[in-house]
Amino acid sequence: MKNLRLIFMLLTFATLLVQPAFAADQQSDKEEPVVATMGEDGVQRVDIVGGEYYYKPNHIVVKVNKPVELRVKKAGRFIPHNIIVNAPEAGIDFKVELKSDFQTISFTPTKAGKYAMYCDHQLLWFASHREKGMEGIIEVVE
Ligand SMILES: [Cu+2]
Repeated sequence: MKNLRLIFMLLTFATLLVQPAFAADQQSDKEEPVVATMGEDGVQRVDIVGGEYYYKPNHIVVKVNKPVELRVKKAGRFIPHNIIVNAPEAGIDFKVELKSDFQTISFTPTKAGKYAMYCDHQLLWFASHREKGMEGIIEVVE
């Protein structure tokens, strides 16, 4: 019993030590929005890389009612990440586990606005990846 309590205390202490280190990993929120590149085929394309604990870029801008191909991949090797947008009202609704190679997510946004993208992974009692900075914005403009 005593050992268990000791282990628990050590783990709690370790958590306190580790959290600020993760926080220092986060990127600034003040990144410039990246406008998707319109191809000659009328498809707008943009790449997003997810890592600990960020998306780069974390704010993308796309035009409404034009198809989008979002290419997504993971930067790190060991920590799992995903990318989620839950805005069916705007035609954007996906949840994709990131891999080391690019995967393409296709959708056509139907409504202007700003929609959150985020990673919902979370390790044990640590803050979720979203809380640690893995979130961003898909901005749909007219
Ligand atoms: Cu993540």
